[in-house]
Amino acid sequence: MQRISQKPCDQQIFSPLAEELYEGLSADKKIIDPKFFYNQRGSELFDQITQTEEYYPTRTEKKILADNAMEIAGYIGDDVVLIEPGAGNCDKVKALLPVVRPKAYVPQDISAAFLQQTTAELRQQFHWLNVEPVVGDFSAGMELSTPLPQGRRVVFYPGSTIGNFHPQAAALFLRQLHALVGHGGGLIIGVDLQKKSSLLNAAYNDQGGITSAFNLNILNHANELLNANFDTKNFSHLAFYNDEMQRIEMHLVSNCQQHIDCGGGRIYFNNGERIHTECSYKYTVESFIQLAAECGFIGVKSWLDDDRLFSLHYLLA
Ligand code: AVJ
Repeated sequence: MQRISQKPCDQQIFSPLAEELYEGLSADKKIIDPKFFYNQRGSELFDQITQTEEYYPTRTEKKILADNAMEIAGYIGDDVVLIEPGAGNCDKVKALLPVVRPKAYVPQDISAAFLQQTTAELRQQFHWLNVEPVVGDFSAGMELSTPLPQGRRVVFYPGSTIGNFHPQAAALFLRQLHALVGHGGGLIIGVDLQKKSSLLNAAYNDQGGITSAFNLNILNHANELLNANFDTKNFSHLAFYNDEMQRIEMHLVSNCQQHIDCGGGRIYFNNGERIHTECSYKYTVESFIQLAAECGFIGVKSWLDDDRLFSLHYLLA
């Protein structure tokens, strides 16, 4: 039996995203970028994760925002252009909008349909608000096709999404944000904190199996994009805190020796072989401020919940 993964034949037409996905699956150490979690079903499952008992980050960050909204608004200042990369459902910014009253709110997302809907909802809920949505892949760089409204710029980046980046990539992204807001601009960012590994392990292994379903669903997305035949029953969810690397790792483990056909190519799995699907880095307040400082930001103020599970930072560019 041939054990080398074959490239799909040349006439197979792949989108750049599908190309990237196939590349990762053909690698020696199989990997899928976490952005592939978020098809329709994946976004729904992530939403369900945030409502599980074990997954503390979302509710904790929301409480930090609600408890400190006035003070945060004071730091953000008046007449700002508030920019949110990867805004999604724009849920968290709603705590800030009434108190910040920005000159313009610029939600950015890769999903045009999603953005259109949330923009309409925001305009309904906040009649006075100038919403200027931008469609694009923020990880591809911060160059925007449409010019932003004039004014001092503040980026809002909640959810500890920064944790998905390896530290070097996180630094690159922070530098891009620094360039985007310019000297005197600001950044409000949510960062998940290092803590007892039992709490971290529980948060990524909820009893209800939602995180497992979320992890496995990346294979359904791969089936859509690559016309592949992954069977989620033949893989298992694996998530654990890697103490040395200070990150949660998520993997999918092959339950048997198997091969997957995708668009002319074939990918071979040994029993127990893994696909690495996510890293979620955890910081201390100090280690994050240090990283941001290397990217030109000055840490002005950090807010934490009483249990010190999660942090929100105001940084000045
Ligand atoms: C959206 C990247 C912040 O890392 O906690 C949740 C994604 N993965 N459960 C995280 C996620 C598994 C989440 N982020």
